[in-house]
Amino acid sequence: MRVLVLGGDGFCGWPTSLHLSARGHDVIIIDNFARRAADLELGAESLTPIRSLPERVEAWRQCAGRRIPTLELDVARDYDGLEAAFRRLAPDAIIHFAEQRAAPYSMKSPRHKRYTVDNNVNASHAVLCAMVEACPDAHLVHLGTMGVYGYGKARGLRIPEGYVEATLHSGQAAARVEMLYPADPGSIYHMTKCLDQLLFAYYAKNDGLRITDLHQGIVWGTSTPETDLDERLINRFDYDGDYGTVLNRFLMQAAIGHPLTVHGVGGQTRAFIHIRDTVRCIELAALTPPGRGQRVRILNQMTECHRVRDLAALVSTMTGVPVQARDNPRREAAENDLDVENAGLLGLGLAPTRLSDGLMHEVMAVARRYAHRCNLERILCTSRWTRTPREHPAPGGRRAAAAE
Ligand code: USQ
Repeated sequence: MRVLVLGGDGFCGWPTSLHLSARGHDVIIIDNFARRAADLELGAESLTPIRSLPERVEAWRQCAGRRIPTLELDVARDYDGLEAAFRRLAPDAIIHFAEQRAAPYSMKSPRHKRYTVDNNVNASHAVLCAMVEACPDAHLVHLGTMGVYGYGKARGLRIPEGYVEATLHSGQAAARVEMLYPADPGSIYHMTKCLDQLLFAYYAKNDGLRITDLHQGIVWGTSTPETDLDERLINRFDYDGDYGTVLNRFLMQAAIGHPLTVHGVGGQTRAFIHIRDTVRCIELAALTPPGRGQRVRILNQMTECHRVRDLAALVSTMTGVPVQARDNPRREAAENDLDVENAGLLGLGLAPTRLSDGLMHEVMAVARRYAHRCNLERILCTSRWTRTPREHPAPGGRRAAAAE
């Protein structure tokens, strides 16, 4: 396949580009380096010393003998450039990571909220619009999120892969419909992924675009077999309160002896996937496009569910580093259960990597190696979901520990 990776310099985009290239696909990276700009803005660089994109692709050429051309372009703002690139490069598949992906970052201020909506919605819409004009047969693979489903409702129901059957009642009449699972985002960032879903549904229906939306869980780990080949290929490791995701944060905190930062009572249950599985899932999805005119294919890209306090206890037992409950800066249910259908990707051949496979030690070893690069002041989450968190009960009918 000829594959364009939009956002190919980021945490998921870079290892995905290498994996696809290693598997023999012709990969081209498009990126505007917004993620590197956020590092500077936040004063917290990747814990691992990532190289510039030109250095990265040159290292890959030396290690693997394969070229990855790159193009600097702002997908959300340079529509003409994007359409011209699609026309010139004639991709079979477009992998779309070109969105602001951190929930805490999206909640920092009005500027961050508006940037996240403007960037993410415009980027997705520009991709769809340009595909209609320039490459209507290409397959769009979008990185969505498990967070579109929310964590409060429908207790006891296994979260399906995107769609539910429902009976709508209006007056005396009732109708059976198939619809997207009702969206219930927990942050401005997650809300943009809900908006993306409607854009995708419309363009699949109206223009027959072939689209797969991968509803991914929380990614943990940092390296893949390809990023391990040479230090210049190293992937990002985000540990800060904005971009660091929970398990990687706990592993990094343990590596430097920082108490593990559980938000509230840690009853939040979330879906997880290792970065090695992320890159495999993307190839599996890209190779199996839906037909033109079919509905958007939605796959839940996750391998296991865990409760935050159980993960903290696991890391604490492994390392002896204590857990320290913190006021929860988010507005989220203090406790939730989660059961997720993921038959789609398993059926395509995904063999899940589990927490028990020993890779947590590998993540901690990476964190220890680069611990000297950590900015200790950027570990705690400083974004708050509401101006007066103590005055609001948490959603889901339970009060967050912070409010008790
Ligand atoms: N949490 C803690 N302590 C911490 C950090 C987080 O208890 O130090 C808690 C949060 O309050 C939350 C849970 O851990 O309840 C997950 O937080 P997270 O930052 O690991 O994940 P999230 O904000 O949901 O976002 C991440 C990625 C996002 C992706 C999403 C998948 O940044 O791009 O879409 O995971 S999912 O969560 O399944 O929607």
